[in-house]
Amino acid sequence: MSRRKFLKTSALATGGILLAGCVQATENKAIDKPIVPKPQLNKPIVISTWIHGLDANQGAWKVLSNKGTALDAVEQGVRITESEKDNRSVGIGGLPDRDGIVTLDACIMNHENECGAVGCLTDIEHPISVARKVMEDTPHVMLVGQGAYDFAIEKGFPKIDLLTPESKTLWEEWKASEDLKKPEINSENHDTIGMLAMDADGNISGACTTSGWAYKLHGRIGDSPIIGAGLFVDNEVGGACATGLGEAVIRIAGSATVVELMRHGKSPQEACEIAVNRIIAKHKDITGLQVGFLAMNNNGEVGAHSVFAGFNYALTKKDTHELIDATYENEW
Ligand code: SD4
Repeated sequence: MSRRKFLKTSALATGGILLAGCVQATENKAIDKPIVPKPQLNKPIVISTWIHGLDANQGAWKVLSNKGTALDAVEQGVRITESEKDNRSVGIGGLPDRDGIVTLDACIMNHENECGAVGCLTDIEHPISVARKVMEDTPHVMLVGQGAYDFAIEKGFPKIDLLTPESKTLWEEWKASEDLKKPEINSENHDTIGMLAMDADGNISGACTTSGWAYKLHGRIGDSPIIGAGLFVDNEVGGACATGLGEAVIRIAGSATVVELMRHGKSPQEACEIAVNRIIAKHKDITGLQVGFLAMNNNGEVGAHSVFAGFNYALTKKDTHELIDATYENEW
């Protein structure tokens, strides 16, 4: 073959390969359609993190069993936990930051990918409802700090003192202790509530609310109010939420990752396991690093998995109201 002919032939061949590349790319786009079926066998259904999820689910179930929306269900459900004064990690009674100020994080997401969030909110009992107002009444997704507080007051939320005498005493004891170490987030002291519900129409919404890491630096925001980290919902696929060390969840865009894994065919259980193992792989030292994921797909199937033992979740549907131990990677 002459040199000129060879060059021409190889140029054509390269063109062919490039062309094939283009075809391939288009096919990849098509694959992004969720491959999870949508028969919605298990609806309505609600799941939420930790034992306090049992009470919260009952609040959500009242809404769901009356043909209410998943969005109303998750808001009403987690409000119950936000008002529980004995819960040291959510709402009123939550442990304060290093300076003795209780700051709350929350977010909410509906079946149309609409979402709202508040971070570092003070003096308001129901951050989840403020997050919903951010979603519904503003063009924004997230308000934080003073701006979130001013917005809540403007919307008629009452100002209340979130620091209960019991939490104040615990904070004072911590301050007086010899080493001002932040308590580890472990099976004893993390109880953020994340909730996912599917209503009778098959629509999924989620909510997540917390007072965050006890004795954190003032201004610290964890994963819980961050859409894609503490919570993510895509109605075509399912939803996921997280509990545990927020910094670790954010590092892998935890809940969005779980949903994307389900989009590409993983079951909720498999998706949670992969996300947990990704967290483990991305940290040099996992001592005391607890994270748990909880997920539901659009068929109403659920899964949960954590780095360490101890994570559990509440599941409520017709004729079922139970606390289930999640699977895990490590014993403490
Ligand atoms: C945070 N993920 O602020 C929350 C902590 C948590 O129960 O789950 N607390 O990092």
